[in-house]
Amino acid sequence: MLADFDYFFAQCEELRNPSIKDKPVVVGVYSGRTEESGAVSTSNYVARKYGVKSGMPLFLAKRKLEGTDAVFFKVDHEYYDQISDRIMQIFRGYATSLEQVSIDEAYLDVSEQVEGSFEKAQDYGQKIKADVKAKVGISFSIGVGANKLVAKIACDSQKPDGLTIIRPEEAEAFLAPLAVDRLLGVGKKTTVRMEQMGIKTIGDLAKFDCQRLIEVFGKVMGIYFHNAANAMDNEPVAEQGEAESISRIGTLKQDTRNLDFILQKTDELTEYVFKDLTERNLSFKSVSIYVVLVDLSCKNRSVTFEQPAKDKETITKNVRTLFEKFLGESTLEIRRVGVKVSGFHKEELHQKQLTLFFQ
Ligand code: TTP
Ligand code: CA
Repeated sequence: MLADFDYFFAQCEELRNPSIKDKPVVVGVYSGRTEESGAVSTSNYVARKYGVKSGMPLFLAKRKLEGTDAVFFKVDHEYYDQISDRIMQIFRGYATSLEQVSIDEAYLDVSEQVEGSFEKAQDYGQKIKADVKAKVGISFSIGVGANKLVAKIACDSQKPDGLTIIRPEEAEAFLAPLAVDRLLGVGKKTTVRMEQMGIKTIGDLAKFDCQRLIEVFGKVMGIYFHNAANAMDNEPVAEQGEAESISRIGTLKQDTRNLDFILQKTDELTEYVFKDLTERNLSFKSVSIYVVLVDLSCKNRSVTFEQPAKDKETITKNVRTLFEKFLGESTLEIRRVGVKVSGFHKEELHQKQLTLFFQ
C-alpha cells in the first residue's frame, strides 16, 4: 500500500488558514534576488485549474492567477515536517513495516492486517484515511497492489483523496495502456530510445522480446523493464534502520547573537527532540548544536557524557553551555540553529528489537 499526501505543502497551509481553502493556494521557494523571483513548489487543486504547476516560475504563476484571490506562501519545511512526522507515526500503528520515501509518501506493508484480502484492504485504507483526517486534518491518496510498483502507479492514477485497489489479476491490464515513462527508471532518454523501438505503452514493453531489451539496455535494466512492465516486482517494504540520532533545525525570527533569543528557539526544538526520544524510549550520550551563520557557513559543537541520560534538562543545559561557548568563539550573527541527540544506548536498541520481535 502506498500513501501519498495530497498537494502536500499547500494543504498544510490550508490547514492552518482554513479560510483560504477555496482560493488558489501557491507555495513557492523564493530565491531572494528580487521580490518576485523563485519557483512554485506546489499548489492546491484550485490553482492547478488555472494552469499552475510545480517548478513553474512564480511570476508566471502570478500571471496565470491574475484577477483571482490567490494566496502565496513561502515554503515552511519545519511545519510540513512536523505534520508529516505525525502522520507517519499514525501509519506505524497500521502497518507491519513502513518505508518512508519522502516527506509526503510512504509504503505500508499491511498484508498481514488485511490477511492478503484486497476486499479488506479497501476498508482498511478508508479507516487509515479517516483516522489521519480526524487526528491531523490532512487528506491523502492510497494505492493498493500486490507489490510496490503496482501500488505506486495505482496511487498516482486517482488524486486527490483517492483509494485505488488493483488486484493481481487486474495489474497487467491496468498498466498496459499507460506510457512507459510512468515506470520508475524510465526517463527522457529511455523514453526516446523505446519509442524508436516501437514501444510507447507499458503494454508494448511487456510484449517486447526480453532478450532484445537486454541487448539494448544491459542485463540489469533489460530484465527490470521486462518484469516491471509485466507488473512483477519483489522489492520488500523496507523499514529504515533505527535512527542514529534525533534532531530538529529551525530558523530564528531574526539574525542574532543574543543568547536568550537563541535559547528560546532551541528550547522549542528540544521539545520536539525530547518527544521523539520518549516515544522511542531511548537514552543518549551526546548532545550537539548546529549553527548556520549569516554568511551561510555551518558549524557543529557537541558534548559526550560517560553515562547515558534520558531527561530533557540534560539537553537544555548542554545546549545552553554549547551556545555560550560558541558565541565566545565566533563573531558573526546566527541565522539557523539545530539541536541533536545521539549515541543511543546499544542494549536498549537491542532490547527494543527483541521486545518488538516477541510482541
Ligand atoms: P508531490 O507529491 O509530487 O506533489 P503534491 O503533494 O504537491 O501534489 P499531489 O501529490 O496531490 O499531486 O510532491 C510533494 C511535495 O514536494 C509538494 O507538496 C511540494 C514538494 N515539491 C517541490 O517542492 N517541488 C516540486 O517540483 C515538486 C514536484 C514537489
Ligand atoms: Ca503528494
